[in-house]
Amino acid sequence: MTRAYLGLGSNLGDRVAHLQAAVDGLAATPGVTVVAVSPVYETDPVGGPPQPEYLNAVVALDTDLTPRGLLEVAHRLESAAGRVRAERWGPRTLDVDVLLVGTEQVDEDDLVVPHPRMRERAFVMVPLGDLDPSLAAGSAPEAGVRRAELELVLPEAQ
Ligand code: GSY
Repeated sequence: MTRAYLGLGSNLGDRVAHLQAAVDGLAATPGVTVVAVSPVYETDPVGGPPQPEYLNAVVALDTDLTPRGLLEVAHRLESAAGRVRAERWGPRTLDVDVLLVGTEQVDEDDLVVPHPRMRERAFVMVPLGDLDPSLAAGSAPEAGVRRAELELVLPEAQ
């Protein structure tokens, strides 16, 4: 079993429902046990065209899936949320990023782990630091990231 961290983001539609559906979908995935879900943050969009604010969170899980297996799960969850890949960096119903998978390192065209831009993204590092402060030591300033008054539910029966 490996401890992995996935980043969740949504800025279209019912944002909290999309994030919760991702958590539920992960909990229902064979080979995945959701260990913890960070607080939810409302965050200023980074990059791309003018677009609505995001909700972001990070999920910790124990898994025997490979990084590529986790990427496939991420894509399945994004499709289930009705995500349409229209514009790079554009608004989306659900984004699921593979951030860390134990100490594994992957450098392929469509998958780089650890996530290559995570350390410069406060919308990732703040919730990641809530789950494990040692993973976020010395990372980006927290500008543009505000704690939201809502919580995601960690499903009990996995
Ligand atoms: O990379 C994830 C999608 N994304 C986000 C995001 O999740 N949050 C914020 N605040 N900005 C973003 N820009 C992109 S692209």
